Amino acid sequence: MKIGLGLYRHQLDRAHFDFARQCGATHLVVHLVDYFGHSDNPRDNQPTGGAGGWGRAGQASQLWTVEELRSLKQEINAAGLELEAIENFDPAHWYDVLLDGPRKQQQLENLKTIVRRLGQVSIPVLGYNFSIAGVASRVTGPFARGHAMSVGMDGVDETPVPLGMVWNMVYDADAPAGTLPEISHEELWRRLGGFLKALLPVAEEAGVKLAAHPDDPPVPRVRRQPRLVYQPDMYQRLIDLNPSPANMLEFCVGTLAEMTEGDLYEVVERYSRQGRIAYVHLRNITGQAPHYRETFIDDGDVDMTRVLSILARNDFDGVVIPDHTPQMSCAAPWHAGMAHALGFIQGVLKRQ
Ligand SMILES: [Mn+2]
Repeated sequence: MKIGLGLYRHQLDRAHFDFARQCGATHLVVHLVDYFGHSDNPRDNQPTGGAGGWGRAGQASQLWTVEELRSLKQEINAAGLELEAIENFDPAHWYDVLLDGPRKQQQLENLKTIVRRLGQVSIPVLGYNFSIAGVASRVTGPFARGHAMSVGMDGVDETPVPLGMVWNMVYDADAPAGTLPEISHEELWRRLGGFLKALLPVAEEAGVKLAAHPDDPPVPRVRRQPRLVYQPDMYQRLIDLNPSPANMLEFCVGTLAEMTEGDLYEVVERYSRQGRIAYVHLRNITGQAPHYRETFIDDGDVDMTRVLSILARNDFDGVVIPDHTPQMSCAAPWHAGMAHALGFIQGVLKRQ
């Protein structure tokens, strides 16, 4: 098992790469979408939203190029790290895949191009979150140990998603007034099936794994839109939907722990035994959806030592990263939170 760190777009520089190494990470998972650039989200921690969501998506026609992927990888390698995964598509690149809109076929072709480019540069994993509403319903407060600012959930946000927005980002600022139509769970599964059918053969050929994040927060509907994976068994449905070996999981322990069904340790056992975990998000919580709080990694309902030992016993040899952490009270809340989580993970893994 390898230790990694997730970096947001504005953190893709040598100082953050060195920070990752200093914390004991050997791998990086990077976000190429800027969730902070056009919104009022503070850049010192995870994005939290507001009426404009996480701000503007990128340009539909500007796909990530081989050159930018290659130079990013070279900079990361030069700092002594490996680039394990790109996390999340830009909503601008696949909004009509999620919404079954008129540009769907063109966007599926563009996604294939992106996957091929990752393969060309030997980036092994592409994490995605097949979700219309995306992360929503979060509340923020001094919920974690020592009054650390953290996020949680107190009930479901029922505000409909405005036209021109998907996955909490605006892809069309000039969209007419109105809201997205409500669709059924089966319709969303049908859309996922089409996406996997189109992309997985390309991913296999390119040597790239597509890794699905479960719905965070995991509840049946958010903002009146259905969720796909909001109970542990639904991950099995996703795996069984397509037998391709590139059909993998971005296994988010915090989100799985928020779910109301199943025993978390049995869930970790089941999916790691199948060899379907591409990489792991580690985060602790207290409570369950729709009422939970994110906590420090050593301080919630989840026995993280037990989770890591199950992964090790089932020969999981991918990357584990801290998901997000409470903000620590200092000049660098994000860095301190990540250093604390990485130190904890490193300590546990050294004793496996
Ligand atoms: Mn996660």
